[in-house]
Amino acid sequence: MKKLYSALMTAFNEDGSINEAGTREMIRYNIDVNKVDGLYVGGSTGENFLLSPEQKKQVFKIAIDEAKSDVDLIAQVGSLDLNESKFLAKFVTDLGYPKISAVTPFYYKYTFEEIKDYYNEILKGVDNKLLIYSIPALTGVGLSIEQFAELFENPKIIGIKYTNADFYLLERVRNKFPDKLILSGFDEMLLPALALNVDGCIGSTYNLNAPRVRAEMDAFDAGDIDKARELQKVSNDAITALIQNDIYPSLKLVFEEMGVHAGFTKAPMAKPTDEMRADAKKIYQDYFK
Ligand code: SI3
Repeated sequence: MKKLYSALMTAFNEDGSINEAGTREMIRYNIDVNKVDGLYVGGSTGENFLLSPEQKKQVFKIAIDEAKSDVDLIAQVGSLDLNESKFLAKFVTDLGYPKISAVTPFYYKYTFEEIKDYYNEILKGVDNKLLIYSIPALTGVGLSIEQFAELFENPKIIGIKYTNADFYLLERVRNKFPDKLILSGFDEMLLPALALNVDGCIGSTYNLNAPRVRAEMDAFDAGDIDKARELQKVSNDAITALIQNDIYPSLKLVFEEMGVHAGFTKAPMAKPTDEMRADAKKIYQDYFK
């Protein structure tokens, strides 16, 4: 069975502080209504790279306190400060997170040796399993098949959150590492990723769209490719509309339409305008009502 994970959003108050009640509501919605298999906590969708270390700890605590062991939890601990990543890896492991993940180090240009040291350092002394978070479009860091192989020499590195449109590389990685966990990260490219036998997916739009995506995965498993393609088309219409309306605030605005208090995005992300609100209402009515 392929696994469906929502990339958890963080609800913020207008001043950028964390809105705990709203964040809990989104967790509950994902578990109770979306019936996801797991949550990816502290990823891009959680606006994690805009948070202080204290706020990151707060989100990790809220998520596991609310979700308990009802669903699988993956904590993204990668950061520009390696010491912070190491601290957070230990922190979430002590909280009981069964898996961690870390984005490839970004902003500065690192050699592969530095990237490898970063992962090995994060895992040193931490009894947990890690998924490499590969998202070259945002980090500028693309890993080759040989580099993935070297990283996998550390037995605690169990897989990849693969947010990459390079399907040639995905096919190579899947076939070279059949026992590794590969979770696809681009929601709009789920169907081709399923065809290449990924183990599941993690995404932002699953917060709203999980039931349709589950139906697509079921259709795919049943060999009904026409139905899977049709569902992917509707999802992509919705994703296109969300992206055109600025995806992170739009996801939150549509959640609000559903009665879930998703709060604000964190500055410097913009506050929603009246026009964005009107478009989000339409997206809700067209795709999620
Ligand atoms: O929160 C996370 O780290 C993710 O899961 C990111 C995920 O890959 C999303 N990527 C970004 C940059 O937000 C996708 O779900 C993406 O929003 C979606 O495919 C629309 O492009």
